[in-house]
Amino acid sequence: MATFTRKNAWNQNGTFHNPDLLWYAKGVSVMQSRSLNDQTSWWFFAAIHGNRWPNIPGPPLVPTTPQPSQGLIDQYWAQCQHGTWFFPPWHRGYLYAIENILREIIQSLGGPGDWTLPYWNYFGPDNQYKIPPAFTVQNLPDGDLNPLLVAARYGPNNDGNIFVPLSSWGITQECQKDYDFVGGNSNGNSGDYGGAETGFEHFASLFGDLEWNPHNFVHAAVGGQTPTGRGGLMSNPETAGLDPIFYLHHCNIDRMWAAWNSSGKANPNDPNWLSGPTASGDRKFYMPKPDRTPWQYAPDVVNDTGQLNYTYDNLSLGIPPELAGRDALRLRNFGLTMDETRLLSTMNLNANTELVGANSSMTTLDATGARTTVKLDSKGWETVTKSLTNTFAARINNSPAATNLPDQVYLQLEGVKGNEDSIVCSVSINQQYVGHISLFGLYNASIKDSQHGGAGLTIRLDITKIVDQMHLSGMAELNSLDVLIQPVNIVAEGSELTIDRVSVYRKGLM
Ligand SMILES: [Cu+2]
Repeated sequence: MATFTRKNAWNQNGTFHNPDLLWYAKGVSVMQSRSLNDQTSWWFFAAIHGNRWPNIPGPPLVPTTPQPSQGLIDQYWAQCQHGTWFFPPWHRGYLYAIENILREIIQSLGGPGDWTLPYWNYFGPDNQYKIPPAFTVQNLPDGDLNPLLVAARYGPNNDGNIFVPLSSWGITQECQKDYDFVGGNSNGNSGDYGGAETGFEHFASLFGDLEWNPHNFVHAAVGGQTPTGRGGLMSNPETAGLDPIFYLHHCNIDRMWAAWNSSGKANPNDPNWLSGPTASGDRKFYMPKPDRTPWQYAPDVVNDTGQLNYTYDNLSLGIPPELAGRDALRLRNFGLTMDETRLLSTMNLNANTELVGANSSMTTLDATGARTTVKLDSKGWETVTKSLTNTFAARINNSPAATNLPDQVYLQLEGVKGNEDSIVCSVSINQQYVGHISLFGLYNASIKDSQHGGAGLTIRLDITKIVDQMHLSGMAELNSLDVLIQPVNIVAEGSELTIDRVSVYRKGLM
């Protein structure tokens, strides 16, 4: 039995009547009163996530001095793991560390000894897609300034109204349907739940599904933009840890991971994951303990929340169970059923991924968006068509069970580079909506220095459904795809946003 249970921030209507929020605010105040060079200060913790801070409009006033020793900076700062299979475990350790520091402070203030970090489940019923009101009021009940309120938080419409635009941006819990933590049956941005296998990655290019949606979109929505198109604190990983809502957002991401595990899906047992980047000789993960000594950790000690002595009051998967099993649903469109377990294992073991088309030159995206044509390779596309026709034939021959899944098809934006992370766009092919994209992490992925390769972001969008529909309505004879990328918020003047290549991939058994 875990000692600590993390609870919903929307309890008691998300106000300061919720003791978890009131004590969080008091704890944050104390951490903010500590100096930047103190390992247990709010500022030091934010710098662990990212420490490239531009001029930030207060409140709060963000200190830039006194800097810690170079040794402490090297050990702790700019660690956050994004675009990697270490995204879930690194952030779990980060939350655990700040929760321990906050709990110690809260206890010293006379608060509850079993205080836990609340989570913001924006997928919850009623108003829970909105930021809990405790984050937007000016004052604490005792009249003190509310440390949970920050100025540089603008919201999805850039007007200070903070909510998660679930349906309009396509923010979902679809990732919870994934089968594999890494490298498995592909359905979202990266084709796996937790992320692609890497070493220590402050910013790699391809996101796991949990990180891509909802994680990245919630960052973009909450942070929002100024009227000139500059992101709020949450819109950029370098500044996100400065906003107190950050930890409640990540607490929900951590809860989703725990829920995914408790539904029977497993974390990797690969030693390269379990022992962390040290397995490949890279930097270790460190967090400060309340006594300011370092805690070194790896995924094998945060694999299960029980190892850290906490759980959540809600570990439901969050999606209706009858909708789990996307592949079965897909085949239903073809009038077929499937032996899911058998098909999936075949798919995972034997699937090939093949490039079947690309555009011919770099694309530049400005305030009006970008349009490009992806020319399809006739032989590659024929393979896709054939896989669909075979599935069709199975139905015509009156065989109720499918023996193969038809190909999955992806649209890939490769080498997306730029300097403004807050941009969100809508993508369509041949006038059919594919999905929204968030450019959270863009700047870090685009710069070339000792920690970053500069390859830009790779964004992979599943267009299988659209291709299926095209096939079912007899439109599969295609030579090219017309790709339209339209910003739904501001692309600032002078912001340089380019996409090296737009391509289409198939994944299938042929
Ligand atoms: Cu984050």
